[in-house]
Amino acid sequence: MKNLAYIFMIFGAVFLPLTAAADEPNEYMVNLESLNDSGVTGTAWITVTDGKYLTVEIEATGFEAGKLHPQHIHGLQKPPAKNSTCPTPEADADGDGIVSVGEGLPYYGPIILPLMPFDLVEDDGSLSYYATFTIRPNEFQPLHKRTVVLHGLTIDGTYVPSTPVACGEIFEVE
Ligand SMILES: [Cu+2]
Repeated sequence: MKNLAYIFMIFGAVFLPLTAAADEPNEYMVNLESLNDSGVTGTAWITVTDGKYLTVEIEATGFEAGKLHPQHIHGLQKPPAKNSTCPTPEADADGDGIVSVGEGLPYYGPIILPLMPFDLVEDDGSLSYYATFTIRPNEFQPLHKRTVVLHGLTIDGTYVPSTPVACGEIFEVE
């Protein structure tokens, strides 16, 4: 027992600082810009801690109030992971003036993580979201090749929950 304690003292002293460095959380950010003239803009922050906890925070405004706005991390499937981007107006393949969720797919790819729960947006059209997911090691990586997409828009008097209203590419914060 004495020997074990001695060994721990030596190796603990050597390895603890290294472990601390390796466990530095990875920080990412997203500038969410409007799609489909929704007026929705915002910022998202993503943190991966110990490689197994993914925390997402979103602050956004300009939503239609009292509606449920689905929000996801989207990505183009690997291997190798292509860079997922936000649709341009040219994505409107049928020319109806709206980039539908399907028309945006070639740009941002399928949903890889639904950011649940989808809360009702406040009366002032703002949304504050915070959640932590337990993930498998390296799940959803490379995050810097993913996007965050927010959805839900009334078109011709009908609320379409899937229509993208804001999008942003995830980038790593140094
Ligand atoms: Cu989505």
